[in-house]
Amino acid sequence: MKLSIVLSTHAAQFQAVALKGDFAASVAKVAAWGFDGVEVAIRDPALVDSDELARLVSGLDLIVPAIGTGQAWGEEGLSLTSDDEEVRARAIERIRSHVPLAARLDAMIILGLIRGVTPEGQTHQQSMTYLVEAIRECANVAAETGVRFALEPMNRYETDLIHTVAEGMDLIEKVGAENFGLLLDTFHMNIEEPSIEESIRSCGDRIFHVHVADSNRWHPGAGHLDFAAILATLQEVGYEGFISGEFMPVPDPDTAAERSIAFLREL
Ligand code: LER
Ligand code: MN
Repeated sequence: MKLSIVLSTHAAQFQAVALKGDFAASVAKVAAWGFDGVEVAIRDPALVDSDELARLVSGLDLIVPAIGTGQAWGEEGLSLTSDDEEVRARAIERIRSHVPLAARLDAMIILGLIRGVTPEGQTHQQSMTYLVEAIRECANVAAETGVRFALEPMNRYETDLIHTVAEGMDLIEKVGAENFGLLLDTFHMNIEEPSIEESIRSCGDRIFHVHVADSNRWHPGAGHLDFAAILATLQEVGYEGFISGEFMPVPDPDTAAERSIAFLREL
């Protein structure tokens, strides 16, 4: 199985990113620890020197399986389901601005926190309509480049929109785009899915990407999730993508990263 870990290109507020800060130094450590790839969290691609990023990762033989986009919500309030048309348009534009870099790196684009939460006074149904329209627009623009989008079901404490794999699969049907699938995150699944293994089985070939953290959102092996069963089920359904570590820097960033790769390789 191919393993990666989330790295932020810039300082980030989101807690569950073990490595942030000096990007070049962190990428070098990730390669030295034996990861196959880095998932890069980027608030705004305009802030990233894409030549430098491509040079850095290819020089270390690292793959970039996916680009995370959630900081645009966390730090700028951009949301695909805002009640403000201009904010929605800016959120869509921001997602679309990831497409050239994603195409260059052959990475997919993650739609996680950027979908936002339903604002007060707006119905859930209206938010879902905005979400479907926004994803269709992004997916259509990216289709000719081969770039894929992965929607991440997330737990109820972070959004009211798409908590489970079943809801994610419904959304996939509504959007109707081949380049749109799911990102499964074991931390969220532990809170929302009746059975993590059954939910993995229900996705068919629509699992585009996987995030791993344990039940406490520390590195895999630090909580009570059954990663042997989770990895075996991913293998059973023929998942060939990356397993990407997205967890808190506990007890410290380097130890968390090293323990996670040791634990997952052992399994
Ligand atoms: C948020 O909790 C999360 O899991 C991120 O991957 C969202 O972008
Ligand atoms: Mn995640």
